[in-house]
Amino acid sequence: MFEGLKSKLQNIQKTFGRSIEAAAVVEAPAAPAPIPGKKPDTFVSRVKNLVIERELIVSEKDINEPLAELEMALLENDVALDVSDAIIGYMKENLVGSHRKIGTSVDTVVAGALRGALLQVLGEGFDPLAYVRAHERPVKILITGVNGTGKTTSIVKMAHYFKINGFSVVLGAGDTFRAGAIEQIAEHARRLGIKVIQHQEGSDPAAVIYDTVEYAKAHNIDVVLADTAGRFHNRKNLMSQLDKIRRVMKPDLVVYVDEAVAGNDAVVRAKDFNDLVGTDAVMLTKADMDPRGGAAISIAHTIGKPILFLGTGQGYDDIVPFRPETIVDELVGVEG
Ligand SMILES: Nc1nc2c(ncn2[C@@H]2O[C@H](COP(=O)(O)OP(=O)(O)O)[C@@H](O)[C@H]2O)c(=O)[nH]1
Ligand SMILES: [Mg+2]
Repeated sequence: MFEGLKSKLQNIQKTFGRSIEAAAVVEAPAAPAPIPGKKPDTFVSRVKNLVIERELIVSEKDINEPLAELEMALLENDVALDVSDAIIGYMKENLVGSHRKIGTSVDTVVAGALRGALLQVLGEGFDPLAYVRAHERPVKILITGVNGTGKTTSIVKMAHYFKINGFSVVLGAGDTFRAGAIEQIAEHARRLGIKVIQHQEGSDPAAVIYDTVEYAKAHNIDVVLADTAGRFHNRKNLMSQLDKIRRVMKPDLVVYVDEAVAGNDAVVRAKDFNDLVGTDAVMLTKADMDPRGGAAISIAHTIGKPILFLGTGQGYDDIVPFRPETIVDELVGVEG
């Protein structure tokens, strides 16, 4: 997952480290005159002393080159421009300063700055189990997004995830538009032993979802997950359908699903859906097939809504709650 971005970020940390250390040498006071009979300080020990024990002065020009390299790496890996700007801005703010006390090593300082920058754009995350625990039942979750990105698979994975964590679940087969969609979700649900409410192909999705919520209330079900079609005859139609579903279902959470592999397109679409129908959280699928990670880095900052889960494969267990700290450890390398 995100291997390309990860190796770039790990190399760039070294470039930052080298640039800062080179700058530090320039700022270093002259070595003390050798004491007769004592071995003179070596160049290496002078740098070490300076880096480990002294205040380090880093100016913007000292790190211009690694900053440019970082910016290029972010953009090449499909990080959105404003998100890349935010990361670069944070790095500058954090590294450039008149007197920085360096307690440990340059590497730790650089890793800390990068970690801080990424955490800032990723936001706080969202704990789905804590949310359901704290919320009045049934918790109603509506899934939106374009076709083929993995909505139905993701709903089934989420249902499985909630179920193995002790919550009861019902699915609403709200994609009544695409031939085969109802059978697809019903078959997954059957394999997992999860109830699904379905109507005929071509029927009104709002009615299916209404029935699903009624079923949940009547049976004390914890979580309702409603599928929707990602395509209608036209965009206006899709949006008015989703509006109607929202009115009928009154969802607690609208989760927008898109695929990490779509990179910046996913970010643009997420923004579009958020503006048109509203979004509370995002699930990014196919992270297992995405070496770039740009969508995962950019989406929360761009639309101001957290990522809830990552999809990491085609199996029912291939779903991971998105924890910003864990992703950042993975990308930057764990400290220590
Ligand atoms: N590799 C991978 N494939 C996925 C993931 N999520 C979904 N898919 C695949 O994407 C394709 C479309 O999924 P589907 O759920 O039908 O998409 P929908 O049209 O949005 O409902 C299927 O072949 C899924 O197996 C994922 O996290 N990783
Ligand atoms: Mg589907």
